[in-house]
Amino acid sequence: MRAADTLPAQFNAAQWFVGRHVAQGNGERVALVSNGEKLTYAQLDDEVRRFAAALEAQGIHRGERVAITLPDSRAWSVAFWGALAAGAVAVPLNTLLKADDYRAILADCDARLVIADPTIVDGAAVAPSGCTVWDAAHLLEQVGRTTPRADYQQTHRDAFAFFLYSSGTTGEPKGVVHLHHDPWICARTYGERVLDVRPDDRAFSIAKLFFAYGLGNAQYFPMDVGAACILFAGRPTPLAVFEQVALYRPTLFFGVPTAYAQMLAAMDAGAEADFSSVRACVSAGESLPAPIFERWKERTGLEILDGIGSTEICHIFLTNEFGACRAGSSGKPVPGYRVRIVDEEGHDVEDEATGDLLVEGDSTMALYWNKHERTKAVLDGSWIRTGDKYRRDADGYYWHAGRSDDMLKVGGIWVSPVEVEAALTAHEAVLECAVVGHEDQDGLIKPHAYVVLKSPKQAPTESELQLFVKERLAPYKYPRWVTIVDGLPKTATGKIQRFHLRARSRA
Ligand code: 3UK
Repeated sequence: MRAADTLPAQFNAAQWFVGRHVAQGNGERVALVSNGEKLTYAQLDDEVRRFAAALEAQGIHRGERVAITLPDSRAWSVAFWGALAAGAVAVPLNTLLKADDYRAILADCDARLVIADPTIVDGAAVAPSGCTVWDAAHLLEQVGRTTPRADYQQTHRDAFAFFLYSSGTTGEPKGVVHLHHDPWICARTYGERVLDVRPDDRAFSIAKLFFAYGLGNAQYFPMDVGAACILFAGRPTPLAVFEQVALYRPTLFFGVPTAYAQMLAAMDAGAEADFSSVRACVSAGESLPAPIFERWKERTGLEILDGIGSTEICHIFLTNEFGACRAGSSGKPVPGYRVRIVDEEGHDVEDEATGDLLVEGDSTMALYWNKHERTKAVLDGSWIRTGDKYRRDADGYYWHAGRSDDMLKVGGIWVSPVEVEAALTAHEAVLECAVVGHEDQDGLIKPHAYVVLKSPKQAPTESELQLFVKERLAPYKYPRWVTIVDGLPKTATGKIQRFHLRARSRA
């Protein structure tokens, strides 16, 4: 029997994570702390049921997609859980994308409603025809004037709940479809068995709610036990983060390696930071280099629990544990997940040998939306191919050994080299180029572009090419280094040999 089968067939995740606390007499507990404002579970439950009613009044039916392009805020949380409460499907979107990216995603998921912050994107300019556009003010206005639904829509535990868009190898968006039971499984596994989240916890995540990582960190893990979520709408610069931590005293703190490195640099430069309220620091998104782990421990006295998760598996499935961290490793399987490392024939490899990482657990996506062949390529019964190379040591710790595709994790976010190359090649002076990962001074991967010019006489500067990419793609994708070369290493058939460039980047 699957773990999810212990749930009743009728199960609505919004009822579990929001409404249940009111039903159990805990409605006065604080659910959200955001921008100096507090919202209790009773208030959130009321707003969620009002928003669900407003969706129905707007003609949004069960299963239809409601896209959310808002900063982390009360409106974000109301829109997300309200969509689920109505039996609709929430589609949180990355707030750093360009208009063309939004257009592609909204068309792919066939959104009926998009709630867009006009400072992030002009909703009307990117919504497909027949899709209504609201901003956060309109959402809150609707919530204020709509009579709440009496209850949460009766959904099946295996019904579609939310899509999270991830990036494919050529940069095309892939909608990862999650079910109502998936966040409940993550709460039963990583939330309960690893973090041991408690009602008096306060969770703060640098990774925003539109990432699978942030969504668990600062919504459904704390909300599983009636704890508080600290939501910050702004850009999480080190100083802004230190200020939020000082103001709201989180007990659970979630970051990505790049953010820990930046905070350490700010501390080295004399910035005041007080992490004494925090009982657990977590890192995910890419490997946490051991020196960052050590320096953070020296500075704050806290260990950082590095764990690997994926959008497809919903949250973390391999992790270090309190008091047993092995810096540089991804730790051991989270209770509730099984992992295998296999060779090319699919046979389990010995300890210390590198192979492909497969994972089995009950929070794995149902499918990639509109991508049947991609779905079949990664799902194998109850197992999923992660695309990661791993090795297990004799003590059972797992060590990340790279990707089986060319995808880069930059600041914990996917970057497709192919997409950056296409953007650079659109520059009139560029003949061809190749983008590979290169380690910065903290041991973290950033994009490095090798560019062949059409003519040496017409040589753009490095910053001109960087700006050119930033204008066309989400800004975190730009190449941090640009090297002009005479030619690219290629195979006899003309395929670029990226491993040569990667080796060159390391030298
Ligand atoms: C890489 C890591 C080494 C790895 C995520 C926590 O990152 C998350 O999801 P994504 O879909 O990316 C998944 C891929 O990222 N990765 C993530 N964490 C680590 N590599 N060490 C790590 N600690 O390639 C993986 O396949 O963006 C992280 C929770 C939920 C998530 N979605």
